Amino acid sequence: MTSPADLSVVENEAAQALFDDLIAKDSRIEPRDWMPDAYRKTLIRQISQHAHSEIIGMQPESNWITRAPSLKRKAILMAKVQDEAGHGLYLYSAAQTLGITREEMMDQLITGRARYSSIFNYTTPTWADMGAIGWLVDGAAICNQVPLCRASYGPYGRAMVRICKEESFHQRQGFEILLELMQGTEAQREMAQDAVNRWYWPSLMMFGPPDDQSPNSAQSMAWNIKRFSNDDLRQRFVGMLVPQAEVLGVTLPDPNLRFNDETGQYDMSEIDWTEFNEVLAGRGPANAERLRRRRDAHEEGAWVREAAAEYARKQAERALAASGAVA
Ligand code: BYC
Repeated sequence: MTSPADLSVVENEAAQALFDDLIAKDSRIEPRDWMPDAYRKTLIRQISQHAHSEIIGMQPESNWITRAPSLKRKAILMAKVQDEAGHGLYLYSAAQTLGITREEMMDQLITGRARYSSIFNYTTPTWADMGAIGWLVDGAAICNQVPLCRASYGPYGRAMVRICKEESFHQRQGFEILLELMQGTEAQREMAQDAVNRWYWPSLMMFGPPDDQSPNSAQSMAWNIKRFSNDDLRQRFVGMLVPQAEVLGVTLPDPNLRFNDETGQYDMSEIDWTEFNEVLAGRGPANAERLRRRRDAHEEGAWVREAAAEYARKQAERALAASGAVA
């Protein structure tokens, strides 16, 4: 990994020109390549936030594993939560290729210095929330993440390919939970609608602030990290939801939602950005609980990390001894 500080001015200019050329050609930047510090920092910020979101995102759903309504639902939910741990792993690994350690990232998370997606600071009081998370939260994640498969940084883009495949399954399982509830009793239909009412607006906030208040978008798009703006992806998501809501028989909780033939976009009510900012400031319904549980899990897992490190050390020692014996 070569950092700009290691090179002379002339070498830096040549390296910058090569980097600019790769971006202009829409090619990939790989860990071995020179990259500007700001590009590296932006990627570390976005990828680590994304990894944290996956790991914190395990909590709202794991809350229902012991209470899933059937063995089949329990097995599916366990597999989904496990997938999310896997996504966290791919993403932490991708971020590590940029020169930050796993320990540093974890420290930033548990000390409350790192961001993770606002959506995971909402509570899951009913089983229908598992359906709403799959349909709306994973649905939003797919809309946001499919373009990230083409992100200019190789390890990030490649990690996203696998993540998106798994997210599609997650989204369909959520849809199917809601469909089953909507075909059930009156109480089940009400529970499904209530969950959709609670998760709809927070899922729209997942795409980030409006374009004119998104400080990182322009540069991230110029670097081919982001391919679409926050508002464009939000529009695309709503367009995807409308026909699916009809199939489900649920109502999207926005009386002003309608397609505008003139603009070719959905008109919708104003998003409550005060709520979004409150959640980002750590004052959402479950921020404190999410961080507390993450901290506890980290402390309780210390012995596992120690054991794994010791095992790896012994394996390396044995491999070294064996290679010495052969030579
Ligand atoms: N929540 O300039 P902007 C999942 C921050 S996991 C919190 O537009 P950017 C799943 C933003 O970080 C889903 N913070 O930023 C897992 C920035 O703050 P800093 C997670 C937010 O980066 C388990 C500031 O606001 N997905 O799907 O250009 C179970 C200004 O924003 C949020 C990803 O992480 C938010 N919603 O665009 C189920 C995808 N929005 O860093 C499902 C990767 C904005 O300057 N990330 N902020 O202090 C991205 O695509 C982009 O980072 C974002 C934001 C679109 C989120």
